[in-house]
Amino acid sequence: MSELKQLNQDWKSWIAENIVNGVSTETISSKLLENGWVGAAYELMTQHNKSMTVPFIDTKSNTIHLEDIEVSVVSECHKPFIVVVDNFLRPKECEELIAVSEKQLKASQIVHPEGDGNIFDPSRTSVSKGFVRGYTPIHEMIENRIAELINWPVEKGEGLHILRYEDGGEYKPHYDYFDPDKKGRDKILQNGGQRVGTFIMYWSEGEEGGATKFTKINFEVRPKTGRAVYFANTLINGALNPLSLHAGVPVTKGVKYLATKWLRQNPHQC
Ligand SMILES: O=C(O)CCC(=O)C(=O)O
Repeated sequence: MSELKQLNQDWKSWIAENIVNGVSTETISSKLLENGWVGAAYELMTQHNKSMTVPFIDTKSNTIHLEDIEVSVVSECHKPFIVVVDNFLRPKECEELIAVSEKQLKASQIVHPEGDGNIFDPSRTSVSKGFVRGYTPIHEMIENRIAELINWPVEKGEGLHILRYEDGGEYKPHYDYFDPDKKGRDKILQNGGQRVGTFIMYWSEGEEGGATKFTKINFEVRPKTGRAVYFANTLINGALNPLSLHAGVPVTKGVKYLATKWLRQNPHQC
C-alpha cells in the first residue's frame, strides 16, 4: 500500500501547499524522511521522476529478503536516517574477510584537515586498510549485497575500508562527509562527489566498549558479528547533516573488526 496515501490529511495538505509554493521535491522528501515517512519520501521522489539522492532502505518489513540472505531490521532512527540490521554477514563470511585482510592492516590515518592527503592523528587509533572495489570475490559479493540493501549502485561507492581496534583503540567524533569549505576538498569531491552515506559492518563483537556512537543524538550501536548500520550523512536535498557526527568509542576488552563502505553521490573511481 502506498505510504503517501497513508499519510493523514495534515501531511497531505502540507505537501500540496509546499508543491504549490515551489518548494523542491528534494526538500519536501527530506522533511518526510526526518519524520519517519521513509517510503513516502521515496515515493514522492519517484512520482516526480527524481532518482534518490541518498541511499534508501525499505524498512516497512522487519525482515528484508535479499538475493542471497535475509536480514533483520533491529532499529531505525530518522534524524539523521540510521538503520541497524542483523544477519547482514554470515559468521563464515566474517572469518573469510578477516583472513583476507588481517595481514594488510597498518596504523590508520585520517583525511588531512587542511589538505587532500592523509595523516596520522591521535583521534584515530586503530589499524586499517582501504581496498579497491571488488578486491577479491568476497569483497565483491559483499559490495553487491550492500548495493541491493541500500538501493545504491556499486559504482557510487568506495572500496571496503577494513579496521581493527583493541587496547583502548577508538575513533573520536567526526563527520564522514567532506566539508567543501575546507582546503583540498574540491579535489577529493571531483572523484565521486560527496559521501552521502556510510555503511558499517561488524565482524566481531569485542567484549567491552567499541560501540559506534552518534554523539549529537545519544544513539549507539553495539558491535555484533554480522550486524551492519547504515546512516545518511546528507539530506535528500543535498544539505550536509551535522547530526551524523559519530565516533567509535574505545574498545576496552577484546578486539573489534569492522568494514566501512562510504557511499558517494556520483560514480567513484577506485
Ligand atoms: O569504529 C566505529 O564504530 C566507527 C567507524 C567510523 O566512524 C568510520 O569508519 O567512519
